[in-house]
Amino acid sequence: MTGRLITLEGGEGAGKSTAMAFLAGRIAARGVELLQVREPGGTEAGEAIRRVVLNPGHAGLCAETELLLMFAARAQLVREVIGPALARGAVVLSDRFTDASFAYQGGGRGIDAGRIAELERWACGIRPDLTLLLDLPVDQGLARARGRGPTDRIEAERTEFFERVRAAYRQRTAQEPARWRVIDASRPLDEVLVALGTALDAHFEARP
Ligand code: Z5A
Repeated sequence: MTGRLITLEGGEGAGKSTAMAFLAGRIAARGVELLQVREPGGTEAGEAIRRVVLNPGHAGLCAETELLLMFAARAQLVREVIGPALARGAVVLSDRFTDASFAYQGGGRGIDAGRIAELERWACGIRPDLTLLLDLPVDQGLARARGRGPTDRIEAERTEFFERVRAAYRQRTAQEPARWRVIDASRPLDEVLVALGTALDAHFEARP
């Protein structure tokens, strides 16, 4: 595959929505083909799965079902959308990807990381070239996110859950520092966007 996959990750209220729009503009300005996707979702089946996993009505969904649904949506997205785009040389920008499963279902729900890695190899088969993590203290992120209106099934989790999610993300950045860029998302938005732009430009300079 000749394209590249860039992913954006972060906890609650990290500012991913604004960051995605900013990154998309910056990548498109390079004159390359850009494809923007989100997880879970991005295909007809994936969006249907998204409605199931985020629906607060499914309060009893067990951790294993949640994980498998995330990978079901991902498998479809990779085969239907991301794989073909990478094959024709496009840049794919994804709002979350497999690292979110390691953080939320691994860290948050306590599923063994080895099992998730098996699913990554079998059902997904691709890994990002660059992952940008918007990192901020959990209480600060929750205060921002909860100002937004009704919470979905995962957003309704307790603070300790999100502390474990954050710890899992940070652990992954330490395990694979060459792929990750950690951005301090507790700063004012304009500073966060400058840091994202710098990280993105450095990636393209290292691999034109
Ligand atoms: N999930 C999972 O469990 N496993 C998986 O494998 C995958 C996902 C792929 C859906 O994700 C859920 O699925 C997500 C993880 C789980 N669960 N949760 N909870 P999503 O990406 O669709 O939803 P989200 O995580 O809730 O993100 P979001 O809504 O797209 O964005 P956000 O980063 O949380 O925040 P925001 O809406 O961009 O910003 C929040 C507010 O803060 C907003 O009013 C902004 O104006 C404000 N903001 C942003 N940045 C700043 C700064 N720097 N200063 C001040 N205020 C700011």
